[in-house]
Amino acid sequence: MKIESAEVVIVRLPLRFRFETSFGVQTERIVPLLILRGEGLEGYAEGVMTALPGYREETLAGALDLVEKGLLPEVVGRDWPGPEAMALSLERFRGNPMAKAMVEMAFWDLWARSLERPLAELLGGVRDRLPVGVSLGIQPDLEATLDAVARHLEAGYRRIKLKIKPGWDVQVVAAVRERFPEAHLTVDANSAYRLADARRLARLDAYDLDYIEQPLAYDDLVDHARLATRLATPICLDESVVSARSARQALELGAAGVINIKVARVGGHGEARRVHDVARSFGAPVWMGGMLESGVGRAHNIHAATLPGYTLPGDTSSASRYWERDVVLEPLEAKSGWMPLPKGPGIGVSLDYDYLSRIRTGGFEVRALDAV
Ligand code: OSB
Ligand code: MG
Repeated sequence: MKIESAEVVIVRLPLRFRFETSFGVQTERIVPLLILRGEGLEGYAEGVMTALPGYREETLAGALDLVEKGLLPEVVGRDWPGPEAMALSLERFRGNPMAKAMVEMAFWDLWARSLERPLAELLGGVRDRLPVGVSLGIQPDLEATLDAVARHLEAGYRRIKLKIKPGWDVQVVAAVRERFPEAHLTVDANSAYRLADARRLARLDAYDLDYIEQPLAYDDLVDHARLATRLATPICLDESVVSARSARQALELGAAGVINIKVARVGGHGEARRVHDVARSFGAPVWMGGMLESGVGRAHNIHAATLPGYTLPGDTSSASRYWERDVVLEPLEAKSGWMPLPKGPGIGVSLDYDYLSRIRTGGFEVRALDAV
């Protein structure tokens, strides 16, 4: 399939909640949407990088510069036998998995639409709905935390993930566990601790957490392996897994027992599927993470999470939690803790171009001629 042209539309989407983590506060997302065009069809993806590198190293400006000057000129104007071949051509550029994921994911959507098949089917998905949990940011106080947990459990979410940081950890988890003895609870530290905090983290063993997500440095595996020997609670890695290779090494080292897969963090659907396959070969469960995606990234994530190894509830909660109005026309809403797979070819959602034109803050196009 030939990619005839590409357009990036950057939009600003205000979040309906203040999202606080150990690395900062988010109140909006600047979402770069990529549209690939060919054969009269369009394929969509979104970038999940942020203006400043608080989660991993990629930044919005750096990634979009690479997308415009490196990645799109490599793929636009060429006829591709499929998404894997296209992804291989991007491998000569080092790193930058989030930038590469934008291009790779949009092409998977375009490819699936050209075959008139849902993306999940092409990836090898085996289900049409997913169990979902919710990721709750750090709240102003304990009362607000208990309220938020209660509301989301009532809405049917199957697992509650609490963001923690030093000074906001054991006492919060203890209070939530006391109030909700049966709930599936997890915590996510987003790299806020050091190995020297092992004793404090081990106190969390008393609260029957499903796992502790990314306690140590974003680029570390070795200290996570050391920490794992001192905890009863499994470690789940998020930031530290950027490829199938780092997933294999994490599992071999014993740095993780569970993996949070984010399609955009690992460079796209091909690599996400390889991470999934590696984890399965180790008998390690995986679940689909989130980066506060708009409907475009959210639909991609839902399709990817239909693979058999995604046995734990993911972070792909209802779009209406995040946005007053989404950038796609189809609602992506969980019911009783189940998120249905959007129907139709590709990722099964379409852009709300009227709304995009109102919230657009920038963008650019790359055409076949520019690309030569
Ligand atoms: O660590 O999983 C994370 C959001 C942005 C960056 C990192 C993370 C998160 C979340 C929210 O936890 C997941 C979501 O609701 O999309
Ligand atoms: Mg995380």
